[in-house]
Amino acid sequence: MPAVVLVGAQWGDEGKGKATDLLGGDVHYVVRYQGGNNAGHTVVIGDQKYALHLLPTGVLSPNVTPVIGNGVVIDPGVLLSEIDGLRDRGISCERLLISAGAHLIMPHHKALDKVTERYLGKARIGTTGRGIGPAYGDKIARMGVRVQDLLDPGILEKKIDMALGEKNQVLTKVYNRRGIDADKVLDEYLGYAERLKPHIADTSLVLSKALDEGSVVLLEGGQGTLLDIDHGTYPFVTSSSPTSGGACAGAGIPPNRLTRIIGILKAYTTRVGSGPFPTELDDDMGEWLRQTGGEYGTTTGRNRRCGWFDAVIARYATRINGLTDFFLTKLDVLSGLERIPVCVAYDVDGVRHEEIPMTQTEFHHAKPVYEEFPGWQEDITQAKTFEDLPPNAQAYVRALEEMSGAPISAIGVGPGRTQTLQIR
Ligand code: 2SA
Ligand code: GDP
Ligand code: MG
Repeated sequence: MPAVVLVGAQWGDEGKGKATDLLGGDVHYVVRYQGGNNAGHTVVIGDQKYALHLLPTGVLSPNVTPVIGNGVVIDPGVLLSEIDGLRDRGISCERLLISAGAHLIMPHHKALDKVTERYLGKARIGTTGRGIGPAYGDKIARMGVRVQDLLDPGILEKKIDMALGEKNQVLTKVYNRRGIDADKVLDEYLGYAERLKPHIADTSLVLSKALDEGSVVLLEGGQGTLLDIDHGTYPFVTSSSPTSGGACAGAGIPPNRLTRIIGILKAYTTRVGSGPFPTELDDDMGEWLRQTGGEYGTTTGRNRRCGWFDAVIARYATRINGLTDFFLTKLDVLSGLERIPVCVAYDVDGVRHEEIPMTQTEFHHAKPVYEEFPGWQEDITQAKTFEDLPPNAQAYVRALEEMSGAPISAIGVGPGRTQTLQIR
């Protein structure tokens, strides 16, 4: 029975939150499988706007069970305030399940994220400062504190003492910062444990049984393909695997359960943080896209860098994720332009590349080769079918589809739940 993955096809913020919400009526479980509260997923329902960070978007659909998978790193204080914030707006999170195998973001992770960014200076990643990289670092080094440790105060205490024994040395001796008090951290985390206990579960087992019984499971990625630790623009990436392979590992679902892998693709490109971005527009046009598209970080409020659509990246996302189809978002933002350039290949030191170059050095040298498409002037935010779109908008969509290597099955023409055209 079907497990569907929804993955960002660019550098994140493609509109995954809206896409998950859209599918929410037809699914039984929505699972976050990687990342943490670095993610910011915006959903607009009527006149209400929700910005979710750790909670799966499915929490907004009353019949969905939201699940935080083993691949996620959880800041428990942030999770609880997100739960409380939604409760105050009439949305219950009682159904939430949290994997016992997920890792916890600890105070030293947040402190280390900030000091290492400062240490890197010009080479900084531009992280969200939420402790994501250091938390995954400890996971891989097998020094992490997991959700299940909240169930055993003795183990929790030992693990916190062990971690801080080392990390306080780094904070005080290497970075000249104040050390963190282990007893205070223990008290704080035991408090979180009380409230989180009822939600802790063997989520891999729950999902496996649900799939056996015919339930539909939606695996919701954070960030995007080019921010993947293995397949992204390393080192300017996040520390987890947003790509479809990461969905299996981070949810505890085997690959042969996946029946559909949807790539969310913005009609232009954005990126937050440092790193190469061939189609970036560092001019008035870039500013126009930022303002018209509202391209500001959902978590940090940072300006997103903006540029034209990059078909090389879209093709790469199709290949790396095995995409079955795309949801194209934010087509409405491009209304009013005379001509719309699309990057079809790169020129790297005089050599044409149809694929992402092998090395980062080459990628840093990549200059976009553009093909221009005629724009449209009409407002398309009220369009209900593909045929309602102006001919030039239809042609733009068809061209992106052709270049990107997978069919486009839905098109976003506004942030609202109903502003989506299903075209297949
Ligand atoms: P981190 O904090 O270690 O994951 O940062 C590493 C890189 O990953 C980027 N990153 C993101 N890029 C786009 N959107 C993200 N979520 C927020 C949003 C971002 C925000 O929805 O707008 O509010 O700033 C996200 N999370 C991580 C990050 O910019 C670094 O380049
Ligand atoms: P995510 O991280 O991929 O979930 O995306 P974000 O929520 O960070 O950013 C996407 C933004 O675009 C949000 O403000 C959405 O409300 C908005 N959005 C999503 N789809 C559309 C669309 O088709 N048109 C417009 N204008 N906005 C959209
Ligand atoms: Mg986002």
